[in-house]
Amino acid sequence: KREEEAALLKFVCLSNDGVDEHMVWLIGLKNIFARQLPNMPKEYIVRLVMDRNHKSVMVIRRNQVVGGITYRPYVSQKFGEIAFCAITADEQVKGYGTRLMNHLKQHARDVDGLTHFLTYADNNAVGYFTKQGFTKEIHLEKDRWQGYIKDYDGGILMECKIDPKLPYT
Ligand code: 1VU
Repeated sequence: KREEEAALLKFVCLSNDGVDEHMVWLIGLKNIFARQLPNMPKEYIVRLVMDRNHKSVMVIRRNQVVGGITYRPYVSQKFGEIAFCAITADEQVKGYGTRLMNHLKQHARDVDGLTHFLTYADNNAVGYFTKQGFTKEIHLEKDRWQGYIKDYDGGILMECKIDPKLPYT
């Protein structure tokens, strides 16, 4: 039974590329963000999730989106900005958020060539990000990220260094 469940679970990383199935998943993810991040304007969520410069790592189970992380890779600067992160309400605290972040790190390092992530974390998500290796101290040199990510109050800037070798998944 457990093996069956695992076989029905997949992690994908994609962007708005015009493929119908990808659009259905991105819309599903957008709906999860809209519900789980009530302080974010819905139009802003739609705009970034559908933006071709952003990518989304998603957990798909039985062809349904369970959650995901939308980020923008700044390849020339070798860092990524996490814009949104959420798991659907009845699937939270089951480990999906952790597995998602590990898939994101692996993809960002091996496909995008990134070394760091930055994010403005919600106050109540600082605990989750800390467990994923994020810190409030920013070690990345300012000239690598200043002007690339928007200042945003109501969040705490956090950083994560991606290990260059560790197998994350
Ligand atoms: O490993 P442990 O069991 O010790 O800890 C778990 C879990 O207990 C902990 N954790 C949290 N700790 C403090 N505050 C929280 N809000 C919180 N949520 C979880 O973290 C460890 C990992 O747990 P997990 O892998 O089971 O995590 P989930 O699958 O529940 O995913 C975590 C998130 C935060 C994504 C999920 O709970 C969620 O969707 N919450 C509501 C939306 C949200 O707050 N999103 C982040 C907002 S910040 C943002 O989007 C801008 C970047």
